Amino acid sequence: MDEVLTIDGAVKAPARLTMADLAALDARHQVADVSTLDPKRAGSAVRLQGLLERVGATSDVRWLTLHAALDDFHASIPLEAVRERGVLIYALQGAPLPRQAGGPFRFFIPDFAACHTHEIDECANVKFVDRIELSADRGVDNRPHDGAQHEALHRREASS
Ligand SMILES: Nc1nc2c(c(=O)[nH]1)N[C@H]1C(S)=C(S)[C@@H](COP(=O)(O)O)O[C@H]1N2
Ligand SMILES: [Mo]
Repeated sequence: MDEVLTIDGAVKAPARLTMADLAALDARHQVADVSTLDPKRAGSAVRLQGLLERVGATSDVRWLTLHAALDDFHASIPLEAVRERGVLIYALQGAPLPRQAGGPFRFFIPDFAACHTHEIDECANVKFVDRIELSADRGVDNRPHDGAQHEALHRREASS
């Protein structure tokens, strides 16, 4: 079965989108090759702007919460900081983004800050995203707060 990304919360039209639906969003929102944003990344992406347009985010939306049920990882970030530059990577060479690359859907912010230094840090590049929630207030966030928590998380990631 195709993997589905849910976008809901303070939106006019909540959506459940597959890789094909994401690829069909307007060409002006597509990033055919994310290595043009960051040479260490690969795949095709769609800009957050395109997703917001698709669901009709309401004017009171201030927060974007990225949910990964797979490993219960969640990050809530101020929408304004990523509205222009945030992307969702959804494919690699025309196939679904593999799990090793954070697939099927991976949020990516070019120019992220170092881990746990800022709201918009590398830890906010959530992998295995199955739901994007838009809200007026801050949502669930269980990113690591300090170096020790962060190391523990990466040890878990490496062993999974
Ligand atoms: N679902 C999920 N996404 C996640 C994490 C995680 O544990 N689970 N770790 C975060 C952290 S702390 C970092 S630093 C980056 C690491 O991304 P990389 O594995 O591509 O280097 O992914 C982020 N996204
Ligand atoms: Mo991190």
